[in-house]
Amino acid sequence: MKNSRLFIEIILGAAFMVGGCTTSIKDLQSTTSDDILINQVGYPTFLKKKALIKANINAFELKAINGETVFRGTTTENKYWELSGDSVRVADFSDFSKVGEYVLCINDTVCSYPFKIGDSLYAEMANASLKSYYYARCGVTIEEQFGGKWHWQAGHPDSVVMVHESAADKNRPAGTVLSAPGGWYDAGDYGKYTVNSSITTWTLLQSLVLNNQYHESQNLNIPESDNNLPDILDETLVNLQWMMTMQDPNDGGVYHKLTTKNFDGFIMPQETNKQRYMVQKSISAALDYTSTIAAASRIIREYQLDDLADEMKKSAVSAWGWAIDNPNEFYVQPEDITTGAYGDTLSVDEWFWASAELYLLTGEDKFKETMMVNYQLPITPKWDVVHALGVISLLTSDRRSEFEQIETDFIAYVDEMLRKEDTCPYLISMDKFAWGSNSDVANDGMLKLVAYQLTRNKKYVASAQNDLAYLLGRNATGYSFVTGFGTKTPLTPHNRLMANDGIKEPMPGYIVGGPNTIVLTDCEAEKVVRSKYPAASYTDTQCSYSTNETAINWNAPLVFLSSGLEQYLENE
Ligand SMILES: [Ca+2]
Ligand SMILES: [Ca+2]
Repeated sequence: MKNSRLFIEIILGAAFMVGGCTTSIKDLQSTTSDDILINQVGYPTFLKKKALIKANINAFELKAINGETVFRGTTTENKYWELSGDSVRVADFSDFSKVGEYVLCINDTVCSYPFKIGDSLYAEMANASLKSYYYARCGVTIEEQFGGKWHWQAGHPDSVVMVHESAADKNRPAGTVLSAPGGWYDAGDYGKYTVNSSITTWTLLQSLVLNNQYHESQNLNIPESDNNLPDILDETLVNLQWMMTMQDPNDGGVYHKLTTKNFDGFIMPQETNKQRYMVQKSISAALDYTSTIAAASRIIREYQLDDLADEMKKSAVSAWGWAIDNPNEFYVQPEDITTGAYGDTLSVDEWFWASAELYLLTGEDKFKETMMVNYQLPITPKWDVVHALGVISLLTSDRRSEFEQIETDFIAYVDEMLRKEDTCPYLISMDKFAWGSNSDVANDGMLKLVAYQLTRNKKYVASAQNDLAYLLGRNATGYSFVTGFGTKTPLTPHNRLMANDGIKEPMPGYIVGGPNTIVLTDCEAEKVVRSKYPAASYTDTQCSYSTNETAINWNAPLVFLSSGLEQYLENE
């Protein structure tokens, strides 16, 4: 059965390639709501409003919720996308701007999920995506007062963490007990990883800086909401304080991760008492730590946190010193450890990012020299490819004028993304689907909003809005990939808290990893068959760690993108 299905798919796939664009389009009789792809949260009144339709139909209507037709339009021609294996038409209703709730219909019976046209449509999601970090706090009882129906007892106090053999040295032999409480759980598991924490924490700090007006007015209902700091800074400090416990004060080195030897089962935090370990000091951890702590030191000074900023400055310089002495200490997963590796053997980008942040922090020429030696053209960042983070820090700092060529390179990269979007049937810039593809789309959107901040050219905002529309349902799966936002949203992400907290709905505001075909076997036991087309290969099944997990580094660019768009919309 499985083989014959595969055979049919191969034949159909070949037909698409040979027969051109029209063979993959559905006839009207078999279409459903899932074939009308919309931004399920909604469209701001004065930005472009487009839906995608997977059917051979020339006309569409917009109907108010009471059934009244308010707008009629025609669709574009079919466009085939080799990454999704299907063809779509664009239904453009940008000319209609009346605030309200609507459906888009292609005949009397087939209509989309409901969506809104209005302003401030993304504020609730911007807040929820940031609130996800409160739920991710490690070693903290999540109170009903703050968590609502999602609340639980603290686990993982991390007051008795053992130095693993891989991290042992003369000052701290194997078995030495350290305390490293707090921070955030990383993803669907309960580990804490320095590398992934770094890009996440930096992205939230950068959102505080660039989307400042939005964040200054935000109230997340977290325990620190009544103090005088923006809640995004309070939340980020939770992880920064933990990160600083990952540094060995004896030599400045930074442990790569704090985890059990093997993943905890699918249980709540208080149900486990497995021993946790500090595992190996690594060059990636040292350089990412340097970058993030240096950026934090610079940024928190604006909030009169001078003592902590001083401490962070010393700490970042000391981690840099360790990196200089240990440039080849790449992370190697020890044989008795099976939690996430976050291994990375290309560190030119980490050297660039760390030296850029230290240059901005100290103004010392030696850091600028190291930075320029390690410079390469920026690309969309991810946890192991971080040079664009340094570029953004430089270009949004008061030293921007020293880096005209870097700015030219950065804008050229973003302009290239806009060109890709122009030719993509699904109106995004991405042309390959990696693990965590949704975060790549969100990070593309973040770069576009940075380009807008640098140039004030609104074409970048429109493009970033297209990225968010993709994430919220205008994609080949028809899912809004953010929990709780939209109609068809993930209900069973690969996340231990969501799976076991006794509440059916997942906590809102989490983006799942998204479609890709890198691991097609993660739900083999459940007999889930996924599309062989990467843009369509997603399943809302708990077992699908490769498409349906949540992670702090994936949510951070969603925070940036939704907060940045909301700030822009409030000011238009
Ligand atoms: Ca606060
Ligand atoms: Ca790297």
